[in-house]
Amino acid sequence: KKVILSGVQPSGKLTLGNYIGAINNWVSLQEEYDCYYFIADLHAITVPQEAKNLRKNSIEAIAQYIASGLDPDKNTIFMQSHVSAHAELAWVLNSITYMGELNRMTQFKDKSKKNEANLNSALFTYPTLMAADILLYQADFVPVGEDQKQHLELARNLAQRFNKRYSETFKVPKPYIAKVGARVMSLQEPTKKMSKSDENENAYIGMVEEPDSILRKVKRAVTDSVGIVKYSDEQPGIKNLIDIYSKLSGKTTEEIEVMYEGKGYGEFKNDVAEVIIESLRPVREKYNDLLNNKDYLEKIYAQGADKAERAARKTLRKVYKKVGFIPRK
Ligand code: AQP
Repeated sequence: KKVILSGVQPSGKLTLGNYIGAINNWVSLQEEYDCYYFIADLHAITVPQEAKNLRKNSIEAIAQYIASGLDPDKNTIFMQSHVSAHAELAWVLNSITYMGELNRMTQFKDKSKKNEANLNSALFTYPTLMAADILLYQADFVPVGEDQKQHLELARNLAQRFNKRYSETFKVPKPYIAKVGARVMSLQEPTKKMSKSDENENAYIGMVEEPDSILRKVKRAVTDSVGIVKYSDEQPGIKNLIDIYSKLSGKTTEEIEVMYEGKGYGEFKNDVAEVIIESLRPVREKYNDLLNNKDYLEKIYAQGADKAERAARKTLRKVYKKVGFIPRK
């Protein structure tokens, strides 16, 4: 089976964006591929996190993976920090990554603007850690959003560079383009993506948010004064709501336009909220059950880490040998 790898940072509560753009697609891959899905806690600390929140978000994220339909027997589900090879390979890859390459990363440029007070070097080398995540498992495909394409390109370059400098070691990963999956935009600034670390809670919808809160946020979503439910770049707020409706219901954007011809935004928004609430309901219910069963969750991520560790060690051992580290007997 071909290998797929992906993860989400526990830097907040997982959002509808993470669900539509990532996790919901992963579920459809679990039969056909050998999938590794992790909680990217090492990545999360590239921006300041409260330890207590990081712990809570990490456990909740595991529960949300499973509640979304990822089967722990079919997928390897684990915490990134439990497999130390991620940090170890990242260090080696740092030694073949140029400062100039990292300087060109647009996510670094964006995030460093937002975190000027804490411009740490981990934020800068985030892409090499991501390359390590991928290359450790010899992943064939990485499902990535638009925003992560540049990082994947770096991972490919590093794999090729290492293979050339030493000898064939890493598989060169390819992006996996999902059939469905679009960028979900902020409900408050619909030209920006929906982000779990947005300081405005009204900008995002959590994957396991309560129905009344979902309804309230959708009703408050920023729209425009045009007054027509139309899928147009000039109406980014409405366009985003149509996209969400479409991704969750399977209806095309044209069908949705026709359904709301001559109808107001109020009615449209109520229906969008309803579609979101009903799509997430089974996830939230399963999630609530899982959170009451911490022992089970612990077992899942312990077993996941064991399995991931075996695969990761194999690659790391080769790498250490090739760069000239003396094997520990
Ligand atoms: N708004 C979105 N629409 C579609 N896909 C999204 N993803 C994230 N936001 C959206 C996809 O989810 C996966 C995991 O992302 P991540 O949590 O590792 O990091 P991120 O992309 O930086 O997500 P956030 O929510 O914006 O986190 P913060 O606020 O901490 O930076 C990726 O596949 C991503 O494409």
